[in-house]
Amino acid sequence: MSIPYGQTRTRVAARHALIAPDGHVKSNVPGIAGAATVILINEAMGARFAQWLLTFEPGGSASLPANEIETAGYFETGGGTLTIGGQKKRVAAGAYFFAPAGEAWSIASPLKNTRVTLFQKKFEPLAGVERPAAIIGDAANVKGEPFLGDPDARLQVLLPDVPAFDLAMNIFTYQPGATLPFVETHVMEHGLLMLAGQGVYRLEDAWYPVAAGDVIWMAPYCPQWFVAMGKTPASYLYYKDVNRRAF
Ligand code: UGY
Ligand code: MN
Repeated sequence: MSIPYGQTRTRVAARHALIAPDGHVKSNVPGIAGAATVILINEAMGARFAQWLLTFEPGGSASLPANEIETAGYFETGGGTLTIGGQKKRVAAGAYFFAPAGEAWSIASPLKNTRVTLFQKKFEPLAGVERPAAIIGDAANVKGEPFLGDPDARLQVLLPDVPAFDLAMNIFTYQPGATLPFVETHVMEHGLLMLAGQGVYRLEDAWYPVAAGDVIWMAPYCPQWFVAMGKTPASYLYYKDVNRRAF
């Protein structure tokens, strides 16, 4: 059903954004074929990273070159054959990966309606620390740990939390009624995809109802808070820049 009178929940502000799925518009991106590609967040918005949503048709493919950009990805639905440098693996929904800067990577032979979210940033090497290696994993094998002691708000940390990595990709799952314990205000930037359920997100001084499929950008120092609502758990996938100097 189309929403009458030009309404949408989408809001794009200077320091945060909520992108509801009704506003998605596809881009043609070199290297991507047979897939709807939506660039949800990037530098044009004011962010220092990019967040994409790829929805593949059978026979579609993504092939990204080796350059200074690193990519963390998550298969929300479907599956496909993932190749990163010398590693090749058939993966299914729930799979995640990290393709380091300097390595070409691809997705081939996707199932119909395979949805993959990508987070990309320019890699910042750390002097004296070896560059991070490619990773292919399954979120089902990553334990959700209570967040700041709350067993009803659990965090799955998908990538190693070590100095070599300058980005994090996590899944946060809340039982109905659970919240972020306080209004976070931090230097790290976030890109976020609601995977399931619903709730209310506070971004700066506005409160937004959000549900599965919504995407959020939080600029550095954007005050943020979440409460899960409804009768089923809410979960979201998110990106964060980590482990580098203040200046
Ligand atoms: O890792 C985080 O900063 C996380 N707690 N933020 C969030 O969920 N908005
Ligand atoms: Mn945060």
